Amino acid sequence: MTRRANPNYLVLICTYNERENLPKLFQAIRQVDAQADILVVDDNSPDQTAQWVRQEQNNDPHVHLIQRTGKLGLGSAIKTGMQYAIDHGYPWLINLDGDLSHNPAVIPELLAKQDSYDLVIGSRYVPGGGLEGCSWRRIAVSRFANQLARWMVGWKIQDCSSAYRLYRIATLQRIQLQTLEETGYGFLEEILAHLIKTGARVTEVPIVYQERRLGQSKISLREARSAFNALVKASKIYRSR
Ligand SMILES: Nc1nc2c(ncn2[C@@H]2O[C@H](COP(=O)(O)OP(=O)(O)OP(=O)(O)O)[C@@H](O)[C@H]2O)c(=O)[nH]1
Ligand SMILES: [Mg+2]
Repeated sequence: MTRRANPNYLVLICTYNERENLPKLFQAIRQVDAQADILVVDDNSPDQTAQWVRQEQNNDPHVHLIQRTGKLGLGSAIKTGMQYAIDHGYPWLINLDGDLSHNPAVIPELLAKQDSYDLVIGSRYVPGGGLEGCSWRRIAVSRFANQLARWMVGWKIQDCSSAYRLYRIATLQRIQLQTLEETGYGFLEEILAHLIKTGARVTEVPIVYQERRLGQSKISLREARSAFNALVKASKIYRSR
């Protein structure tokens, strides 16, 4: 693997049918850091996302791909990316969605918190943050889910379900990743509960979330239910401190 002598972080993008979005996303990442290592964890997307990544690898040695056999869930894909970051000795991991909802221009603001924090969340609900292009229904559901998380779990964090995060790998290594059970979106709350329990220092920086313009949403009712169950579990983990 060709890498910088001391790469500070790995950028993780989990994808299922994001072929149309990845070229623009890669361009935006490259504007922030021309040499950042990027890992795509793709679940054998029918739209050939992985094939596009392979082509990109021909021009860019900093692009890496894990292609899994089928759609195994966002949480399990993030977990796969985390294990890769641990195995390859990266000190930090940045996760962002593959549909251009998370603007890579915020990466330097996440990195600016490295000295004092173990987890930095790109947050829609702190001053300066927001959502653009989202339906009122989507905003209401997201706000309700996050309010619920604060009530149930007692967290002071405003945006518990944002996937746009910078993780300190040494802190991730304090929790046993393989014991985390959620394979879907609920993984985000589950891992947050474990990190907070182990004393991770968490902060939020504002992001303006852009509703996807291309491709289809993968969130289903089943996923939403699993995220709720994850919250119930998170509240148990948090309260058992
Ligand atoms: N590898 C992998 N990636 C996934 C899976 N489910 C979702 N993703 C990716 O995870 C990211 C977030 O998923 P989205 O479908 O955008 O979820 P969302 O942001 O809650 O919903 P929309 O933006 O409305 O579509 C995107 O990059 C998806 O392609 C999965 O099962 N496996
Ligand atoms: Mg999305």
